[in-house]
Amino acid sequence: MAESKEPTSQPITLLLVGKTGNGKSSTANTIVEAGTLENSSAPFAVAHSFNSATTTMEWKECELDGRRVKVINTPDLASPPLTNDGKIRSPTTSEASKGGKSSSKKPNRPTLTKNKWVESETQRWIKEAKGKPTAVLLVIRCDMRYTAEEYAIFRQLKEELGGNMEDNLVVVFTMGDFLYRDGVDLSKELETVCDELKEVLREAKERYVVFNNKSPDPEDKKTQVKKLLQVVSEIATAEKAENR
Ligand SMILES: Nc1nc2c(ncn2[C@@H]2O[C@H](COP(=O)(O)OP(=O)(O)OP(=O)(O)O)[C@@H](O)[C@H]2O)c(=O)[nH]1
Ligand SMILES: [Mg+2]
Repeated sequence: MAESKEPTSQPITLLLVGKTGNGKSSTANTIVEAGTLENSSAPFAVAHSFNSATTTMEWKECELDGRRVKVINTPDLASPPLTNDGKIRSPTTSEASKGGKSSSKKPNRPTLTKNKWVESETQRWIKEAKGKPTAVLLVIRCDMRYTAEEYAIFRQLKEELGGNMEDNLVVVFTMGDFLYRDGVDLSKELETVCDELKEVLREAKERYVVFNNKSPDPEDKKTQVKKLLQVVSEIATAEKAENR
């Protein structure tokens, strides 16, 4: 029988998390642009200034290799969106629209404490991922030192998303262009990194991929996404075997 190209009903859900400016939105765009977008919405906004481009969760669905993939892009939990007088804006309570995001610029929305914002934001991620995403993609730059601040963001994510987030964790190292430019062998480089990053990689069971979101070659980008999906498929297969 011919292999069906119809996407299966349960989408692969990818939740992108990490520090502001690490390249979450750019990586999300590389992923959805490698596939067929279900609607012709604009790409995820990428930061070009000191300010975070992503202030609230947003998502898009695409089809990749015959599979439905839902890409959930998130803001940095350490950088909540602020009003002009420095208070934290609350995310909208309505559902994020398909391929869109909540209208975080609505005037007169109540302000929140930091903890309340984190709680309300992460609950929306979990709801959108229908509980557990197929993979949590922790986005880290590979051209900069990994800091204690960034490790604290990781610990906080673990706390908010639940103790077994690491089961589905994949590290995405962005700025891969710098590695190629400088001829760096990342696997060797990772032997010399700080204990905190080693710990993150250990928790991710050494699952990592490298992304160059600035690659001018669409085929190169598709290859990067393919490698990521391979790693994600292995997680899904292992999980199925465990639940059998
Ligand atoms: N050279 C290079 N630049 C990248 C790469 N990925 C992202 N960038 C740049 O890094 C900056 C931040 O990227 P974003 O994708 O907006 O980062 P983010 O994590 O979504 O940031 P927030 O929305 O603030 O949380 C932008 O200027 C991107 O163009 C990459 O692989 N290589
Ligand atoms: Mg972003």
